[in-house]
Amino acid sequence: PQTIYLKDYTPFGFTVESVELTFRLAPHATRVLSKIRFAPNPEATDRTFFLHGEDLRLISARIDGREVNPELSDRGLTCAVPERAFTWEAEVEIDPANNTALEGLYMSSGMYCTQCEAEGFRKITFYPDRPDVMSVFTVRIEGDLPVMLSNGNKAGQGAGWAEWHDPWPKPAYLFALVAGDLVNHPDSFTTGSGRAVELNIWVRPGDLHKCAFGMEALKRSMTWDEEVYGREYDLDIFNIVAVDDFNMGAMENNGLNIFNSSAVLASPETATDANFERIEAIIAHEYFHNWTGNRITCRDWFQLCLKEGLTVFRDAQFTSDVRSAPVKRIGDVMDLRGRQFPEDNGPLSHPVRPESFQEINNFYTATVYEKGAEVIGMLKRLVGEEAYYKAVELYFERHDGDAATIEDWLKVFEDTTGRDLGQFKRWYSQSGTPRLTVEEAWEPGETGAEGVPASRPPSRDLAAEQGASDDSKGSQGAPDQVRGAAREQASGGAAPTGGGTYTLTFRQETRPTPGQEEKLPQVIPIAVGLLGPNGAEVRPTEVLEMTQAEQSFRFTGLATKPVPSILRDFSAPVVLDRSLTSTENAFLLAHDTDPFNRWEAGRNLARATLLDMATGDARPDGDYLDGLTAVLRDRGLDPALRAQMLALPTQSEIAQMQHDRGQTPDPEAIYTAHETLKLRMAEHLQDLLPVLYAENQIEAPYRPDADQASKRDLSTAVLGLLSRIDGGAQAAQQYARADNMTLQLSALAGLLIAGKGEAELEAFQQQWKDDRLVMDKWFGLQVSHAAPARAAEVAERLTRHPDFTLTNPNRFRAVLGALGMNHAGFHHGSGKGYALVADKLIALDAKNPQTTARMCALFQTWRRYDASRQAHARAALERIAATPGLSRDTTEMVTRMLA
Ligand code: HT7
Ligand code: ZN
Repeated sequence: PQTIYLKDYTPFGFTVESVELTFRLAPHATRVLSKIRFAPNPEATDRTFFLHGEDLRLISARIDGREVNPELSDRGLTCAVPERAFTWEAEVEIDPANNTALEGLYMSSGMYCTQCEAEGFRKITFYPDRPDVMSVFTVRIEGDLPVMLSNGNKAGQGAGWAEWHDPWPKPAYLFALVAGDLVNHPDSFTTGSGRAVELNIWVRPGDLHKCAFGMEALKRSMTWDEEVYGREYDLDIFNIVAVDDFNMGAMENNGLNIFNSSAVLASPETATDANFERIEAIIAHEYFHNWTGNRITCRDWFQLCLKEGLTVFRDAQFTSDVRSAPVKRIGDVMDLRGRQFPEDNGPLSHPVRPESFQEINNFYTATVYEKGAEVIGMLKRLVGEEAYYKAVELYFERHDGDAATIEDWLKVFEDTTGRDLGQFKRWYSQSGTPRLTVEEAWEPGETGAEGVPASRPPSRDLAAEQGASDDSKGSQGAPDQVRGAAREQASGGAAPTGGGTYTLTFRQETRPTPGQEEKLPQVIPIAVGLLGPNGAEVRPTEVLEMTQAEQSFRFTGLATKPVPSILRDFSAPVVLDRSLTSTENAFLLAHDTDPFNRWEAGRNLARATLLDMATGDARPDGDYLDGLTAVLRDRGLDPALRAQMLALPTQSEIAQMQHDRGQTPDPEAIYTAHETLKLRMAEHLQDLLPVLYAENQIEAPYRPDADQASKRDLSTAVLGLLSRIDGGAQAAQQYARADNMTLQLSALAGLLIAGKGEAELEAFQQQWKDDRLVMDKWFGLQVSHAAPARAAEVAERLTRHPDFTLTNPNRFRAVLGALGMNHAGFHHGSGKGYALVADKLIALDAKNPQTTARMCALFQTWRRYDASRQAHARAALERIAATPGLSRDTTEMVTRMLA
C-alpha cells in the first residue's frame, strides 16, 4: 500500500466553484448525477485532473456538455481537461444496500445515510476528495421516502423530491444525505443576534421518546458557544439524525449531524447516567465543530488534531462548566492513561500530528483527539486565560473559510502574545509520553521562621544556574477555576514566612518511539502548590514552565520544609515518576487543596498496594484504607468525587506500571490482587458502606443531571463493594425496585459480582429484547464480568446468540470490545482470548474494514507479556495479516503491531 507524507503536500490543480448533485435513490442502484464547475487553481502548478472514485460504476462523463472517456483505476479517474474553467458532469451508479463498510452512502435499518469523513465521498461520486478543496453544494434528492435531508438550508420540496442548498463552502468530507421513514423531535433556538434556527432530531418512529435530553443538550451547547467563544450558529436549520449502524460516535456534517443512536438516544428507562453524560458531550462536540472544523477546516488529514484536539478541548470545557470540573478532569485523565498512554508507548505510537499514513481512518486516535486536547490545555495554561481567548478570536477572524494548518493555529498565539512557540510545537511532532522525575532540596534559613519580616511574601525564582531567571514566566498562566478555588481555601490562615529555600529539580525524558530514536526537551507547564506541615497551603498553585532537560525552580521565604503538590490538575500529559512514601501520599490525600492531586494521592496508594499484592501476598496498605475511609466520610466532598476515589486503578494500568519498571506483568496475579483488594476494602468499610448506600438513595423522580448522577455514582460504587460481602442481597433488592437503567444495570452488575444473577439476566433479556442499545449492555456486561478463564468462552457463546451480528459495530464492540477490556480474560494464558478476537476480526474485515482496524488496537500491548502469551498473540496477529484480501486499514494496523 502507498504511504502518504505530510512533507509532500501540494494544492490541487483546480478550484471547485460549485457542486450540484442529484440522487435518484434505489437500494441497489442509486444514480448520482454530478455537475461540478472547475477552474484552474492559480496557487497550484500541477494541473493533473485526478478525481477520486471507489466502488463506482461510471455511466457517463461530460466536459462542457461533450462526452469524454476518462481513464479509470480502482482509486479514481484522470481525464484531459481544458486550460480554463469548465463544467464536469458525470453519472454513476452505487449500491447502498450492499455497503457494509458504512462509508459513503449506505443503508441502515431501511434508511439511507452517509458517512464521508475521512474519504467516503469518493464512494458516492468522482470528486477531488480532499479537505482543502471547498465548494458550495446544491443537492436534489429523488425518492419515494417521507424524509429526505442534506446539508444547509431547505431549498424546496415536492412529491418524491427535496432540494437543499448549503451556502458555506465545505470540503466533501462534510457532505451528508439522509432519507427514510423518520419522525422528528422539533424545537427552535434564537441566536444572540436574534436569528431563529429550526432544530430537529430525526429518529425511527419507536425512538421519539428518547430525544428530549439530546435536544436540551444541543440548545445548551449553542448558548455556551455564544457565551464562551462568541460563536453563533450560521444556518436556518440544524438537523440531527440517529442511525443504528455507525462506525464511530457521530459526525459533524454542516447542518446535518449524523449520530450513532447510542450517542443521542436516551430515556431514563433505557440509558444510564454515564450514557446521558456521554450524549451531552458528543452533541456538544459535534455542534462545536461547526466553527472548529467546518467554518475553519483542515488543509490535509495530517492536520486532523487542528479540529479534533481543539474540539475535544472545547467539549471538555463545556462539560466542566455544566457539571463538576474536577470530576470531569479526573475522568479525562483516567481515559488518557487508559487509552492514550499505551498507544503513545507502544507500536502504534505516533505524533499528535502524524507525518505519514497509509489509511487515514487509522489515525482517529486517542493521541490525535485526547493528547491533541491536552496540548491545547497546556497552551492555555502557558499563555493565560485572557490571551487564549484573544488568540482564538484572531484565529476565527483570520481563518474563517480556510483550510488551515497547525502552523496557522500557533501563529495566532505568537502574534497575540509575542511568544516564540517553536519549542512548544514539539508537542505536535514528537511522539511518546515524557517522563518527569523530581528531586527536592530544603535549606532552612539561618534564623528560621522568625528571621523574615511577615511583610515579605514567599517567592519563587527560577534557579540561577539554569541561566534563565525570568520570574514572570511562571506566573503568566492566569488561575483557572480549580486553582482559584485552591487559593481561596488557602487564605484561611496567613501563609507563614521564613528564610528557608525549597528547590524542586525536574528531569524530563521521553523514550524512543517507532521512527523517533532521539527526543528533544519539550515545554512542560508544571502546576505546583506547596503545603505546610499542618496541611495548610503555604503557596497557591503556580505554573512552572519547564523548557530544558533538567531544570530547577526555587521557592524562597518559607518557614518550614513544605510538602509539594506537583502537576496539579494534571497540567501536562506526562508520567510523573515520583516515589512518595505512603505517609506522604496519605498526607496529600487528606490535605491537598487541588482535587485532582488529592485523588491522585489516593490513586498512588492504591497503585502501590496493588503492585505489592500482584507480586507477593502483601496485605492492603493501612494508610490507603484509612485515608479512603476518611475521604468517604467527608460529606462536604462531591459524591461523584468520592466514587472516583473508591475506584481502583485498572488492571491494565497496573500491567503498564510493571512493564515500565522492567517487570513482566502477570494478568492472573493482577486480577487476583484486584479482586482481593476489593474484598478487603469491602470488609474494612463494612460499617460505612450501608450508611453511604442509604445516604445516596434518591426519592425524587429520575433526572440525568449532575446532582442526581453524582449520588448514583457513589451508591453504585458502594454497591459493587457491598455485593462482595452481602451475597448480592442489596443488589437483588435494588434490581427488584429499579425504575431506571442506571439502577437496573448497576444492580445486575452487583448480582454478577456476587456470583448470582442468572434469573435476572434472563428477565433483563426478555424485558429489553427489542431495544438494541439496551441489549448491547446485556451483551457487554456478561463479558466484562466473566472470570478470566471463562471470558473468551462467554464471548464466544454470545457471538452465537441470534441477535449477534457483524453488521452492527455497536453489537460487535459490545461483545469483542468488552472481551478486549477484560484484561485477564483477553490476555488469558491459554491464548483463547486472542484467538477468538482474531477470528472475529478476520470475519469482520470482509465487511467493515474501518471498525476491524480500530479494534485491532486491542493487541497493541502484546509485547508486554510473557513469552507464551506473546507467542499466542503473535500467532493471532499473523493469522489476521495472512488473510487473503485483507483491507488496507487492517493491514496497516497489524503490520505496525508486528514490526
Ligand atoms: N469528525 C468525526 C470523525 C470521523 C467519523 C465519525 C463517524 C464515522 C466515521 C468517522 N470517521 C471519522 C467525528 C468527530 O470527531 O466528531
Ligand atoms: Zn470531532
